[in-house]
Amino acid sequence: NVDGAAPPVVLKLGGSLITEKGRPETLDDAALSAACDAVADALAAGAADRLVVVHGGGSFGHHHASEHGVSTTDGTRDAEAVAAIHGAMKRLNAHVLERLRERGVPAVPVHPLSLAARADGADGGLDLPLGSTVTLLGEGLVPVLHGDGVATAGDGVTVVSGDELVVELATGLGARRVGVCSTVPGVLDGAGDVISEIDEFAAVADALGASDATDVSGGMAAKVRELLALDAPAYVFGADGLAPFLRGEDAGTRID
Ligand code: IP8
Repeated sequence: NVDGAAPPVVLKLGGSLITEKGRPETLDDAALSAACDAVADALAAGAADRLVVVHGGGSFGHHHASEHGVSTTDGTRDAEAVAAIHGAMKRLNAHVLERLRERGVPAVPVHPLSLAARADGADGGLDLPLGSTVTLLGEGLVPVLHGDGVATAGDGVTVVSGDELVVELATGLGARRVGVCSTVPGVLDGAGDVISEIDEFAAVADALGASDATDVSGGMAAKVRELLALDAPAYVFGADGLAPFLRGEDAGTRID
C-alpha cells in the first residue's frame, strides 16, 4: 500500500441499490439509510477503520448521461452535458455524504471529474491520482468517490463507472478487501443461486454467459474478470451482506 499505513477497505454501493433506477434523480432512501447504518455501525465497532466508499450513478448519473448520449466509450465536448451529468452525481454524492455524516461517519467527497483523466482516449486506461484519497484516509476521514464524467483525450468527457474506480482504488491503495454491494445477493449461477466462491474465470464463464475469452460485453462477467485480477479478495453481495462484509466475514460471492 502507498503510505505504509494499514491497507484500506474499498466498498462500492451500487447505484441501483441507493436510487430508484426508473425515476430520475430519486433516492431509495430506505436502502441508502440501511447501508449508511451498516457503515456507521462497523466504524463505531472499530471493524472497518480506513474505509473508502464509491457509489454508482443509478437514476442520477445514468439518466443525464443517456439523455446526452454519453457513456464510457462515447464522450461529449458539450459543457452543458458535462454539467448535467456531474451536477447530478454531485447531488447524489451530497445525499450519501449527508446520511453518512448524520450517523457520525466522517465522510468527505472526492470528485473524479476534478482528478482523473483518460490520457490515451476512451479505450485507454484511467489515470486516477490518489494523493487526496490517501491523505484523507491518513487523517481519519472516509473519502467518498462516485461514478462521474472524466476528461478523455480525443473524446471530450466520457463516463467513469464506480466499478472502474473500485478497481483503480483497490490496486493503487493496496486494499485489503473489496466489497461490491448491489441489489443482487451475489454472482448467480444459471439456476439463479449465489455462487459462494470464484477463483478462476473459466469455471464460471458458462454460468455468466461469457461467450469466449475476449468477452467484454460488460455486466457481471466483466465485473468478475476485473475483480479476479485484483490482489485483494473481493466480495459481491446484496444489502444483507454489507454488515458481515464490514465485520471481515464472507458475504455473497467471494472472488479471489
Ligand atoms: O453507476 C456511472 O457510474 P456506475 C455514473 O457505477 C454516471 O456505472 C455518471 C453515469
